[in-house]
Parts: sequence; structure tokens; C-alpha cells
Amino acid sequence: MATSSLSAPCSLWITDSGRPHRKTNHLIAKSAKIHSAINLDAHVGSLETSALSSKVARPHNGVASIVQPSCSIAALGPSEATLGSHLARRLVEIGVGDVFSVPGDFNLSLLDHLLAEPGLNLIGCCNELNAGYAADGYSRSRGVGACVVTFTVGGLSIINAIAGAYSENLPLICIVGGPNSNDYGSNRLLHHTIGLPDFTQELRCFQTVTCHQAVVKNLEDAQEQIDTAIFTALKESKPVYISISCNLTSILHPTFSRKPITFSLSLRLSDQMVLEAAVDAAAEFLNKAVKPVMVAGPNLRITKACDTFVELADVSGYAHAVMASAKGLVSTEHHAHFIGTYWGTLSTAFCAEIVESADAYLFAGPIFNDLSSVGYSHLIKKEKAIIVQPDWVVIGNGPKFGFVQMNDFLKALAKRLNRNTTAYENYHRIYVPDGRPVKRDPKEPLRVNVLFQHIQNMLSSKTTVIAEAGDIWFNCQKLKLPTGCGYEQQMQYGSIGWSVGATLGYAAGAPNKRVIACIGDGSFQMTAQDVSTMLRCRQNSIIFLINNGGYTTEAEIHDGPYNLIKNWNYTGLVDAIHNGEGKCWTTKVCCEEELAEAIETATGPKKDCLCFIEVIVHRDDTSKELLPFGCRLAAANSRAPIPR
Ligand SMILES: Cc1ncc(C[n+]2csc(CCOP(=O)(O)OP(=O)(O)O)c2C)c(N)n1
Ligand SMILES: [Mg+2]
Repeated sequence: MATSSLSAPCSLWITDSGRPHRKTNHLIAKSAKIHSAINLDAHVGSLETSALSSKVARPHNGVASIVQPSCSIAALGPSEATLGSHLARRLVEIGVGDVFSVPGDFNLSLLDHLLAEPGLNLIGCCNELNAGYAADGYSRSRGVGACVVTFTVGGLSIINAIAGAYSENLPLICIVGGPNSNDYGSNRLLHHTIGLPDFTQELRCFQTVTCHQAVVKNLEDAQEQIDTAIFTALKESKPVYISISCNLTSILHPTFSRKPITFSLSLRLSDQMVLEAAVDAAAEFLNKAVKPVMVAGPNLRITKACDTFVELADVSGYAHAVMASAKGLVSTEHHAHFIGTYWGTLSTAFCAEIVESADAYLFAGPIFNDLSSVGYSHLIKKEKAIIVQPDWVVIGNGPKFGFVQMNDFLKALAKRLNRNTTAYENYHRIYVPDGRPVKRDPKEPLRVNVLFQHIQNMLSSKTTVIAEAGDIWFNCQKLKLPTGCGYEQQMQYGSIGWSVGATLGYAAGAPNKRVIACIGDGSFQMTAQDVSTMLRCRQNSIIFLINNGGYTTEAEIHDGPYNLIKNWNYTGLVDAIHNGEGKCWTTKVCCEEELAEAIETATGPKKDCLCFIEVIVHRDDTSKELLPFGCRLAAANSRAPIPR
């Protein structure tokens, strides 16, 4: 039996073959401050591991994780909580203050319980897809997000957003109000199904886009199922699915009554011997290189190793870059040895030249796909690379070291690297500052590069840029982020329309930041409704709606009449949504003079309003990066079938 006591409010139990350790977890640290309800001082200290039976939760990706139930039922007091109140309290404990929802008969009583929880606020969205995107945005600003929808009609609508959150490694609790528990296995037909007495359709869909699924249809297991799902989301940094039978939420049960609620979960630990071997091999590989570099990738988010990456960059003196999909994750843009965004031929100036010509590079958490490799045209050679992923490392062509946690590896490596600033010095020697847009008449039609020059000047530690997919990716990628300025995008999944919900959710989670959302007209047409919810929540984000008359990105890949969209009066639409309720300010700008004036108003007299600035630009006015991107992606997509 292992017993111990905890005093720090930001600690988790890491259970490793029965031995409890204390380890600070970034995510929980963030939320624990808010929610000392987890009350580690009072109860976690007497956790009795011998009384608990481990359950093996097996996420669909095949990675088994041991999750220890938090307490033995015998230790519980008289029943005083319901399933609904338990779930509500759990959400508050992990740092969720706002839940994005759409009601339906299967979830109404659950919503009542969420409403009754003092620490929770329900934000009703116009549709489920946006509720999911909002939970995604919230998870980015607060470390974890949650949404509640109804059985199948809601579940299948939100699934695209949940898939996006999976691709971005975001912990997200997706809760669905499910059928009455008596109906399972009864062969009854229910509404909101496709007319078959099979209630597993929604579950089966969610199995492909979440790391864990819990179908709660009896009270005895409910607490354990819910807690296991929630903590798996935090541990894996991925979305989970929880379906709750609609007739269970208001019933008292002793398993919900323990106060304060304790929990434990196992985090993955490195195998010390393998870790040492990996660090030895990596140090040897890098210390013999002449001009090594480091590149941050998007999977840094899973292990919360962003700060460790920066520490390694500090001590090693290596030139370092971010992959496009990791921009904003690592706060290094003002670091002395930062050399920009590495994105193959689309990299910021002089970055690819330095990275690709290095004789050794360490990529921390990269995702190499057709997009990040610009249609497989980048010049990264495996034999020169150390690839560090959340729980493994591969050095050159091998060997591959498993059971090595990224954070442990980067920390240990920092102690072993010789300082080497050669690559940075080379960069510094050849670097020529970016050009500025050519001088223009302030009344001439507005150009995209002029727009982004103005957006650049708006950025500060009090802003966060949300960059929608489309040509905006390339324009935003070139923004230089001041220290503390947030930056969010959805590059792996790239589902247009994401940014509207994400702006809503991010702003709800970060009321002290002003969101600057850059959204294309085509993307906005997908999800525009939830500007309504932003107004309801009295948010003051600034939305730049870039009206170039259609799907310009697609036009650069392969043009056709399908890339033209119906032009809307976007400001008129937002005015109609505003409808006199909430604070809203809209304007259309066609030239630089109007743009400057609009920005002055949005950041001055209208700074408390949701500001919607429609920017009219020419259909063919693109970033210079979109042009080669379009050609290379088209070439990759149209590769002829290989004869087999
Ligand atoms: C949900 C979804 N549907 C379709 C696409 C394909 N797609 C990628 S970019 C794009 C055009 C986006 O148009 P807009 O927002 O106006 O940006 P622009 O290309 O004009 O910069 C489309 C349709 C996608 N990425 N996601
Ligand atoms: Mg467009």
C-alpha cells in the first residue's frame, strides 16, 4: 500500500507500477489554480492504491493506458449527488467554465444540472458544428473545452469539429445526451436515428475521431466511466466522447457523493535506460555536426514541451525555427536565435536555406504531410534528422527509441549539447530584411499585403490572431508575433469555417485578450451564424472578413466555375444578426485610407464592440506563397497511378 500526501495545488498522481510519484502537469497546473476543489491537501494524501483495481482503458489508437479509479466505494458518504451534478463539478474541477451546447430532448435534463453548477456557464450556439469549433477554441485558450449536444442529429453534426480537435491535440469533452437506458437492446425504434433499432451508429462514428468513448447507461459504473473519459482526454490531449442516457442524470447515487472529489491518473513515463541511450546517441549525433538547427512542430502541444523546447534552444545556441503548423505554440519569435517559419519552399525568408543546408536537425513533434512538405518537395533528409515525438525518438536512419517522453528527452539533452551558434551566424550573415509593400496611393484599391501590414501593427501581448484556412494561412504566417501574442490555426485538418466557432470559444476562454480573426468569404459562409453567439456573449473580437469573391485558394490549385461564390452583403448580414441587441460595429473598406480609419475606430471608440470589418480585395490578389503552393499541391494530387 502506498500512501503519501500532497500539498501543491497543481500536482497529479502518476502511478507507475504501484509507486505513486508527484509530478506537475502543465494543463492541470493551469486549471488547478482555478479549481482547488480538487482539494489535494485534504484527501489525495490518503489515496489507498491497494484498495483500487486498475482498469485498462484502451483508446481506439491501440495505446493502452492505466487509469486508477479515484476512491473505493466503501469510503463514500451518504448519497447526495446526481450524475448530472457530478459531471458538472468534474468539468469545473478540470478548468472548464463555459460549455458550448445545443439543446435536444435527450440532453435537456443534463443541461439543467450544468446550469445549476455555480462555476459553469452554458453558451448556446446556433448549431452543433460551431459548438464543437467553439469548444476547440476554448480548449486552446483554457487548456480544455467541453460541449453538449443531442443524440445522433447533434452528434453527427459536431463530429467534424471533434475530428479537427483530434488533429490539433486538443483535450475536449464531447458530451451527448443519449437514449433512455431501458431502450438499449430493446429493439425499439427511436427518433433521431436513421430508423434502425441500433443506437451504436453515433458511437461508431466517434470511435474514429476521439481517443476514448464512454457510453453511460447504468449508474453503478457512471462515475468511473465519466472520470476515466475526462482524465483520458487530459492525459492524451485529445477529444473524448461521453454519451449519457437521458433518464440517469437526476438520480442520486453514492458513487457521486464523495467530497472533495479526488482523482488520480497515470501519465506516461520514460523508460530510464532507453532515455539515457537515446540522449547519448542524440548528443553524439548533434555534437559532431557543424551547423545543427532545431525546428518546433505541432505535436509539442501534446506533451506540453513548448517551454522545454525553448530552454533547449537557449542552452544550445542552435538556430531554431517553427513549422508552419506550430506557429504560436512556442514563444520564440523574439528569441535571439529564431530564424522564422520552416515550410519548405514557402518558408519565411532565409529560413529554409538554413534548415535544409544544416548537417543535422532536430525536429520536435513534427507532422510531415503533403501540406507541410509542400507537395513532398521539401529537402529534409532522414539521415540528417533527429525526430522527437511525444513518446519516441528516432535518430537518423535509426535506431528508434520507444518509451521516451519528449519532455524528459529534451531536458536531458539540454545538459549534454555543446553550444553551437554556427547556423544562426550563417543566417545572420546572409539575411536581408523583408521588403515592404511598394508605396501606394491611400485611395487605390486595397491590396492584401497592405492589409496585413496594418494587422501586424495591431498585434501585442493583449491580442490573439485566429487564422482561417485559405490564403490567410500564408499571410498570417508572416506576421511577427510580439511576446505574449497568441496565434491559432487548424492546419492539419484545415476545415474551412472553423475560425468562426474557434473565435467564439477562444474569446470566451480568454476575456483579457482581444481576438483578431482573419476569415475568408468562402469560409465565413460555412459558419457565419455564430457571430450571433459572440454578440450574445458581449465579445469584442475584431473580424477581418476578406472578400475576394470566392475560393481563391482552390482557384490557385485548380480553377473552375465552382470556385466562385455568391457575393453576400457581409456587413449587412452581421447587422441583421445584431438586430439591435449587443454591441456591434461593422464597416466595409475598399482602400488603405478606409482600412486605417476602421482599425482606429475598432481599437478606439468601438473597442468594447464586436467589430466586423469587411475588406474588399481583388479575386487574384494573393500572397506570393499561395501561387507555388497551388502548383505543387496540384502536382501532388495529380500524380499518375503507379502501375502495380
Ligand atoms: C470544410 C471544407 N470544405 C472545403 C474545403 C476546401 N477548401 C480549402 S480552401 C477553400 C476556399 C476558402 O475560401 P475563402 O475562405 O474565401 O479563402 P480564400 O481561398 O479566398 O483565401 C476551400 C473550399 C475545406 N478546406 N474545408
Ligand atoms: Mg475568398
